[in-house]
Amino acid sequence: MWGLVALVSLGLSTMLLRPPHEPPAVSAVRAAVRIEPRSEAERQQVLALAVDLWSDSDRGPRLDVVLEPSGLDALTAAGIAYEVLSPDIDADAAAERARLEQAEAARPGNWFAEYRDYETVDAHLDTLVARRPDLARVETLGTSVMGRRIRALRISAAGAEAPAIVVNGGQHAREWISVMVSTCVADRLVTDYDADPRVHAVLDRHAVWVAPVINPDGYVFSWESDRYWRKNRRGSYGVDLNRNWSVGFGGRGSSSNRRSQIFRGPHAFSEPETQALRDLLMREPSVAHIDFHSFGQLILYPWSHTKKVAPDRDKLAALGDAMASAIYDVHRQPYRLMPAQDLYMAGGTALDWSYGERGAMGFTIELRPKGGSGFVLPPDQIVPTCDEAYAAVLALAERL
Ligand code: 0X9
Ligand code: ZN
Repeated sequence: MWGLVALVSLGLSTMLLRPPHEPPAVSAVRAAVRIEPRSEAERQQVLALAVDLWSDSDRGPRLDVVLEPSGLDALTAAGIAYEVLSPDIDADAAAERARLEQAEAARPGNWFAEYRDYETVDAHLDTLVARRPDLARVETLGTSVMGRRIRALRISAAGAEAPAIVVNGGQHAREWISVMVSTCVADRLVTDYDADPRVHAVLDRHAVWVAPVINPDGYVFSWESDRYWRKNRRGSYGVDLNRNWSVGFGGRGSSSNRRSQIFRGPHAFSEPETQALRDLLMREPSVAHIDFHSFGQLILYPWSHTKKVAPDRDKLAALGDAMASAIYDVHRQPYRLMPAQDLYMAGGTALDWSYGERGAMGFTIELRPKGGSGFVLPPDQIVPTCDEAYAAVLALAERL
């Protein structure tokens, strides 16, 4: 799912090399395909043809890649079999855009029946405070590169010293479901406190902080210009916020090339967006952190930047297992649990920082889907995905 450091630095990616403010060339239809390479040579061939990588790893048995027609032709010529996930990812984005414009006109009743833009999500935090001012308050954590505010909701019936569980979405711009799900988890905690004894118990003991849009500029850009944008909006190139944290900064699975999808920035915490979330995690007595992403249906725990086993591996795995079971119980959807390093190495992630610097039980949860439509997930999946995330947050909170 992350970008192709090697490809981009070799200049093989036409999509990633075009100036990001320009729309994709109309002639180039981009398809997402799934390939199971039969050899290392075949894997390299596929990666060399790809203009983006959507699968969680370039090492695993399956590669989900984005290809232009010439790439598809080359695959066919080389006798490499592929399964089409989407014949035209830009058509998917266009259909989504058309639907959103209609939905806006229709003003549907259920807030979570459709994806919401940055301003609407941000305003929803105020709605939740208005609903339960005794339980919820909103705070500005910082300001993005382009001056947008990054806000979080604190939900708790406990005092100021209550151990904090921090939940965020939207480090990666195109992962819209992570924004909706974070907001939805906050909404349910606020709404269910009185009626649900589990929620009551959790909020009597903990403070749950929810920051749904850590990368507001990227999110807005993904809505307005390039649906598949991942990074923040530093310069014309952007920084991958999930490579900008200080633990393992500069390590494997991150890039010093600005054009790369995993460009880490000039130094750790060079970006105001990562600073904002870091400062919250630092200031609060943070005991757990869930960083929501998409896609792949995975629960990942430290470490991400090293092959070493985390000292709290057993505890992390037990908590992760409880979350996976709770998720499975809701809609029978499997979410695979593993140390992040087993997926692929990534230096400078939020996951490793929360655990390494704060000793918090840190998780990255890759939400729906497992593959298929990738980042463009139908809106009728928002509520069921939220059911899963909510179950995971409660299962975690009850075991801390
Ligand atoms: O690469 C990332 O930042 C995360 N995946 S995503 O596709 N949403 O971009 C996962 C980071 C977790 N760490 C490792 N896999 N090592
Ligand atoms: Zn992500």
